[in-house]
This record gives sequence, structure tokens and C-alpha cells, in this order.
Amino acid sequence: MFCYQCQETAGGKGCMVRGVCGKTEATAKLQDLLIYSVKGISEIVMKGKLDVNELGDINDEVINSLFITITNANFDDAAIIAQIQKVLGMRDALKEKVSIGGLHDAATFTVDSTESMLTKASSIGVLATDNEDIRSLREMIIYGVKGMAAYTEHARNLGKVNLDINTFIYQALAATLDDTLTANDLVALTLKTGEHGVKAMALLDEANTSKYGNPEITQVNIGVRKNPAILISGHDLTDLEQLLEQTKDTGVDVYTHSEMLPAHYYPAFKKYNNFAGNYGNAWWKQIDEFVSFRGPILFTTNCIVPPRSEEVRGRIFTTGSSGYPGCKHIVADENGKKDFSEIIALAKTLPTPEEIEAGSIVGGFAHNQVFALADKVVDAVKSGAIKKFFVMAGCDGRMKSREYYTEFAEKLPKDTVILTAGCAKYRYNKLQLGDIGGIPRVLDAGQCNDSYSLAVIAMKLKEVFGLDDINELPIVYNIAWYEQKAVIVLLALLYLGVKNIHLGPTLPGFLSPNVAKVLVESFGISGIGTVDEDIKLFMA
Ligand code: FSO
Ligand code: SF4
Repeated sequence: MFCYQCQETAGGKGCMVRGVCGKTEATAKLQDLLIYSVKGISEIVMKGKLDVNELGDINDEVINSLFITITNANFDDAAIIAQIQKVLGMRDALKEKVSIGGLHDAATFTVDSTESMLTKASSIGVLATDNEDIRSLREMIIYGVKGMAAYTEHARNLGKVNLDINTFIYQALAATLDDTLTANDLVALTLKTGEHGVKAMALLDEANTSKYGNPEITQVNIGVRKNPAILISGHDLTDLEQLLEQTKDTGVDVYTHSEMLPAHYYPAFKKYNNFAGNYGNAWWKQIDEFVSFRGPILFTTNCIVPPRSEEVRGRIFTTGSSGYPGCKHIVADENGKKDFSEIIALAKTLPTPEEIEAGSIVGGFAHNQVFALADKVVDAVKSGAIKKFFVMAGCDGRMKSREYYTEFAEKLPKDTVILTAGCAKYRYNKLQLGDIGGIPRVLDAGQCNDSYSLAVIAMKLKEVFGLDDINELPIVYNIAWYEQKAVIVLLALLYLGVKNIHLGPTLPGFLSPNVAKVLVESFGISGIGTVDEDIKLFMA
């Protein structure tokens, strides 16, 4: 196996024996083959000039396949094998409809057993591209497309589709098979990936807010009540809505974990009395927090950490693109409805959650809420009460070096405001950092996809202050990344013209030295240093 798609890749270079995430060699290879299969479909769609409007389920299954391979989303070999078979069936049916020759092996290969899948996977993975720069660019595009697919799937679950995005995904994946494309062509395609990333995030924003209202300032309880409870993790709001509907009046409470926290900010979910609060912290702390939670856990997406005991594994359920061997997977019916009754029944037999924290945290600062406060914010900037904004969106992770972000938040001068989104926030959202004239010093816009909100806010500020360039604003970007959704957020920011982004805790292992050089020279991307040096640099 070879995988270097996330920040925790072994040695910063690549996982070659077993993933740091817990992915086995077989799972990694099967995921590679699934990606290869959707590349094959993509080539047929592009070369056959097929109308994406008429591809129906194929569009959804391509998206789902990409999502399955995101870090920590799906560890279930049986589910991945079934998905490969489904995709290859679709690929072959599609091929029969068009008569095109000269297709790539990805569009023509056959496999007839798990063994043949694993054998085939050995020759088509990341390292099959010899030139390290081409490999780096191809993979960066694929990772961006994976993140884009995740956001597109959530929007689709809410009935919102933008076929431009699906069309681009086919185009981009087919391009990664094309040996005639140069490094320059692929750099241009990387920026186009960012452009479509903006579209995907805008689509999801529209899907979420049109259905559930605009996020608003909300105090979220981080303690526990005395009822049996279910913990819901991941990012899918339709899954949460269905769980809340099915648990209301049952005496079972629902708590959010990690990236589901921002669901509390939406008006539509406030009517559920059993929506009890947020339990715990970022994804990687689940190892301890799932033990003390004591009730069932529902994963709607990543990030799953392989459970350490059978007891915890027996309480984990998955749905959507997520999966874990031995955990019950709940599928939607043809209308998108999911039956969570088994989880609710299990919750009633289990002890109530053990309290690990008490009090509350505040959030809900997506674009609409910040616009409502715009006068206050603008006045604070004009008077000098706010000197700088720090966008510290992105992800959290296990590495010790991420303590940087807590220390950074603590040491920032008191006349600065942190704008955050994604699970990166857990490094500082429980510190008492105070407020500036009533504006909290940590403004949480929501999930990682709500980084879109932060870009919208920046563009609004640019307009209010009458600036020509978004980079003239007093905003510093100090972003933490972990998996492929953060890659699409980064590419989206680059497409929007944001320069001098600091990326940490380490730069991606998938950047070859030459590709890294392009990012540095064209966009001013850099890593992080020490907290004291960085603050000095940023405040200068
Ligand atoms: Fe975090 Fe995981 Fe949201 Fe990611 S929970 S790391 S970037 O899935 O998607 O921020
Ligand atoms: Fe390694 Fe990350 Fe790939 Fe897992 S997803 S195998 S940790 S690079």
C-alpha cells in the first residue's frame, strides 16, 4: 500500500504498511481500486461526451465512492468491495451505450474475486505515476475532488444538486489518467478544482440554510442530563434531523460530537427538547469519550477511529458513506428515510452519559449572523478595538505539534479575533478568551464546509472598507489541515485569491518539492514556526 493523503501520513511521507489512521493494507488497496474504477467511468463520460444530466444514479455513486475513500470514513472491506462491483457494473453498462475506442485500462479492466481486486490494486495506486511532480498534482486534484464530493453529497441529501460540479468531477478524474497533460496543465486544473470547491460549498450552504435556517448565536451545553442518550458524529444534517424526529418524546436525548456541534446553531433543531448538547471534543478524542458516553454512537461521516474494545464497537452504528467492520450500517430507503429504531432501543438499555465537562460554549457566527453584527464589527475595526482577524479554520488531529494552536490562541493579543470553522476549533474554543465590546474573541462559523462563510465574510468586509483586494484586509490565515475536505477548502481559498496562507502543523506529504515551490511562489503559502515568532510576524 501507499497512501499520503492526510496530514498524519507516516513520517510525513507516506503510509506503506498500515495507515496511521488504522487503515489496513487490504482496505487501502481496495480504496485505490475504487478510485481507479471511478476514474474509468469518468473517462467514458468525457470521451463519450455523455450528458451528465442523464447519468442518474451514476452521478451519486461516483460521489459516494469518492467520499468512502476520505480519511477515516470507511474501513469496511466488504462495503468497499460491494461498491467496486457496483461501480464496475455501471461502468460496463455505460460502455455498451457508447462506441469509443482507445480507452484507458481504468475503463476496461476486469476483476472477478477479492484476490484479483487486491492484485490489480497493487499496480494502479498512487506510485503508478512515476514522475513525482505529476503524481503530486494528480493526487492534489483527486484529494480536492474527494472533499468536493463530500460536500456535494451532503447537499444532495438535502435535495440540492449543481450538475456543473458533477461534470467537473468527471473532467478532473479523467484528466488524472491523461499522460499528455503537462505539469502546467495540472496546475491550471488544480485552480479549477478550487473554483468548483467554492461552488460545492456554496451549494451546501444554500442547502443547509434554506432547510434549517441561518445559524444564529447559540450557547451550547457541554454538560450532561440524566436521560439515556445517543451521540451523533460526522457532518450530515439530514441524518441528525431524522434522528431528532425519531427520538423526540422517547425519553432518549441526542448529543453531538466533534463536527456535529454546529448543528446546534441552526434554528430548525432548537425545537427538539431532547437535543441535549455537545459531548466531548474533536474526533480523535473519541477513544476516551465514547467509553464515558456509555450510549450508542451514530457516525454519519468521518472521522472514525478504530474502536479499542468490543464493548464500544458494539455501540457504534454507521450510515451514509461511513463504515466500520462489525458495526451495524443503516441504509436509507428509496426516499432517503433511515430507520434508527435499533439505536434508540439500544440507548434505552444503556447507562446515561458520564459527565466530563460542564458549562457551555458559544457559536453560530456564519455569514448571516456576522452580517447582522456588521456595524459593530466595522466600528470596532475603525476605532482600533479590533486590530486583526485570524482565520484559524480547518481540522484537529492527534499530533503533539497541534498544541501550537492552543498556545497561539492563548498568546494572541487581546485586540484580535479568531474566525474558525471545522474541528480545529476544539484546540481553543473552551479557553476563556473574552470578548471585544460584546464580540466574542472566537467566532465559530460552523463545520469545515462553513469555511465558505468565512470567505463570504471576508468579501463583505472588503466591500465595506472599499478595498480592491481581499489581501488588503487585516486578516491572517493560519489554517490547520488533516484530511481531504481541508484540501478543497484550501484550494477554494486559493481560487478566491487569498494569499500568504500559513498551513500546519506540517505541509502536505503529497506536495513534491517542485509543486511546493509553485505554491510558495504563486500564492505565498508557508508552514508554521514557533508561536512567538509567528505572532510577531503576523502582528507586524
Ligand atoms: Fe474534522 Fe474529520 Fe470536518 Fe474533516 S472531523 S477532520 S476536514 O472530517 O471534515 O473538520
Ligand atoms: Fe496514512 Fe492518512 Fe492514508 Fe490513513 S489516510 S493511510 S493515515 S496517509
